[in-house]
Formats: sequence, structure tokens, C-alpha cells
Amino acid sequence: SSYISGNIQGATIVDALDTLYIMEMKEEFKEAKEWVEKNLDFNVNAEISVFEVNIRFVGGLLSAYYLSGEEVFRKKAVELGEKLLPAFNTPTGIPWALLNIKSGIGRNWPWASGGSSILAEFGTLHLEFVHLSHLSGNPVFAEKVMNIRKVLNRLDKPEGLYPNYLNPSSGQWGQHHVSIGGLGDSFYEYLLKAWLMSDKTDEEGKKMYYEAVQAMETHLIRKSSGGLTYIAEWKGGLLEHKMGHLTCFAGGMFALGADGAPNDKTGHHIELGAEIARTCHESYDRTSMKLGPEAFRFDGGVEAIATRQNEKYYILRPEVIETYMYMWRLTHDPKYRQWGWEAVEALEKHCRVDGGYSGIRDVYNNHESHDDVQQSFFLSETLKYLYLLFSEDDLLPFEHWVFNTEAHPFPVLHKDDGNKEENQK
Ligand code: DMJ
Repeated sequence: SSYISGNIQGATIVDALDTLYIMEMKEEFKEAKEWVEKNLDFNVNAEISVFEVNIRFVGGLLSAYYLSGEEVFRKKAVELGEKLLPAFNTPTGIPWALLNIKSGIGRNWPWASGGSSILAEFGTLHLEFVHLSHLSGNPVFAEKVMNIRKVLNRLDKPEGLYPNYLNPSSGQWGQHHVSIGGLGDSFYEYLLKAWLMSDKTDEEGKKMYYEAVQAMETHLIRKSSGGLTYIAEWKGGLLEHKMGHLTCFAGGMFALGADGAPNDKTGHHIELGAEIARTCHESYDRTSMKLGPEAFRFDGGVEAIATRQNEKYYILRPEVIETYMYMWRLTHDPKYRQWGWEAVEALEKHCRVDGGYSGIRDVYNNHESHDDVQQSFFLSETLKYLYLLFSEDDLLPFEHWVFNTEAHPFPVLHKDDGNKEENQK
């Protein structure tokens, strides 16, 4: 979904706060904090994407607070969370995709199946909202996201799969399209991470995650004749043999979830993560720039290659590097650092421009055509995951930290924490 946070200014600054902190760029962090204090303003007449504002602004502020302990970030996060609450004023409590934060009026994307809300959007609020309740003492945030779970669990799922579209008025699925990439992706990620962030007490999140992975394995995960494992898209029972760059995050997710996998499947989930990492690395390696396309196909005689002109771009996305980082931490196989370094070299060679880094229009071309955009997730995710890939495991260890879908670290809420705020680094 396109980024329309419109009149809330400062996405790049807020998204980059924790990266600056982790990289010990103290001067820049201080400057960014001062900008937040003086200029970050939510009292604007803007129609925003609830999902994008949540993962980038709420997530960025929460992680900046937990890392630095600076009260201004906590205050702003809660203030923004309150602004988002009117999005839940629908008959089912499944939130609208779009919200005017001045009027409190919500609506859905005009293109989304019969007025539906999007799975990856309403399914990617859980971690932030649990922390908002934790930090504000106000249970309303957690109640809103627990209700989303309840609505989902009342519904029948086709073949155990979750369609990308759900109508917030009727509470019924829209089109039966299923994706582990765009429109679906971080819903699955948040089931697993909700369980991990709860110190493994959220049994419901755990169950929903492993059941969803089982359905993916049965219906979406395939192996090409060349031996590459990929995750296809599902449209009413028919497979489209295409994998998005966004889907590549799933390698890291499978590996992160391996430890808790039921029925002795730990090794299997690690292996699945490794196979997805390898496939996504191939999607990079089979281009001239050694940077991956937005989507690649496994049909018409190709494997892991983009065939359509409008799928050949690279916009500084993190998912492949994210998966290398998880695979490295969980296996210590040196190839993941090698692959990460290949990406560093390609980014420097093809994306570095005077003012920063730019996306590329066609990664199969020998000459860069820059799109002149530096997405805010380049600073929050791509660079942070690269930094972690080449750091020791005790920097933001997985036992204590869970990364939101925009790579903002949140502390695990340990059973004995109560409401006491803790700052474990
Ligand atoms: C980011 O905003 C998040 O990672 C989101 O989950 C998916 N899209 C971008 C990065 O590609």
C-alpha cells in the first residue's frame, strides 16, 4: 500500500531514531530528539494510513523510548496512539485503513475488495498497541488488538489460509487472495512476535502462527525444477508462481519461529528459512546489479527472475538482508555475512547518490536509472539489519528484544515485569 502519512511530517527522522542510537551516533540522535520535541505534530488535518503511521511513527517512538529512556518519546507515542483509536470505530472493531486524524473519520482503500480492510494492515498493530497499554496504563490499546484476534478466530478460513481482505462492517472475508508478501506478510510475523514478546505466554498467537505456517507449507510453498524453494500467491485455489521481495522476510520469520515449532519441527523450520534465504539471494544474484527485483517468477521457463518491466525495480527494501541477519544469528553460517556484504557493495555502487541513497528502476539494466527516493525504511530497517548482521549477538539479543515490522526493537515483556518499566539493552 502506498505511503500517505501526508501531513505528519518527519517520517525519516522518527524512523531513524533507534538506528542512530544503536550506531552510537550521539550528535545526530540528539538533533533528531530536538526535532521531535519542537516539531513533531499530530494536530494536523491529515488523512493517514493507520498501518504506516503505526509501524513507522508509533514503532519508531516506542523503540526510541525503550532505548534512550527519554520521556518525550513515550509521551508522543501514547499521544499518537490515542489519535489512531477512532480507526476502530467500525461494526466489528476491525480498523479502517485510512483515518483523518483531525475529524476521526475513517474509510478503506477504494481498490480493496468490496470495501475490505487489509490483513497485513489491521494485523500489524498488535506489538505496538500492547506496548502502548503497557506504557500508558490504559488497557484500551491492547483491547482493540485482542478483539481483532477474536474476530479472526470466529471466521472459517479457506484451507486454513487467511485471505488478505476482510470487510470491517460485515465481518466477512473479501476476495480469497492469500499472500505471504504484500497485503498479508506482517500479519503472520506479528502472530509469532506477539508470542515471543509476551515471554511465550500468548498461547493464542503461538497456535495461530504455527497453524498458519502449516497451511502455507501445504498450499503455497513449492520447489522449482531447479531446486529453489519459493512461496507462491494463492487466488481462490489457483497458484500464481510469483514471489515478491516483501515475501523474502519469511525466511527470517521461519528461522525465528523454529525454536518453538511443534512436533520436533525445529530443524525443519530452520531449513525452510535457509531455503528461502537461498532463493532470495538467487533473485539478487541473477540481476546485473546484484540487487533484487520487486517480484520474481517461477514460470515461463524462468526461476527467480522478474519478467515484467514493472516488477524490475528495487526501492532499498530490507527483507532479504533482514533474512540474512536472522539466519546469521540463528546458524552462524558465514555465507549470510558474505551475502550481506554483496548487498553492501551493490548498494554503494548503484544506489549511493549525493544526497543519500536512491532506488533503482531496473536492476537488470547495466546503467542505473535512479528514482530519487530514499524510503524511510532504508534507515530504520536496511541499514539497521546490516549493522546487526556484522555485530555481535549480544547487541539487542533476541531473548530480550523483538523487532517490529519496521525493525524497531521492543523489549520482551517478561512475566515478572508487572507494570515496572525496564530498560534492558
Ligand atoms: C516496511 O515499511 C515494512 O517492512 C513493511 O512491513 C513492509 N514494507 C516496508 C519495507 O519494504
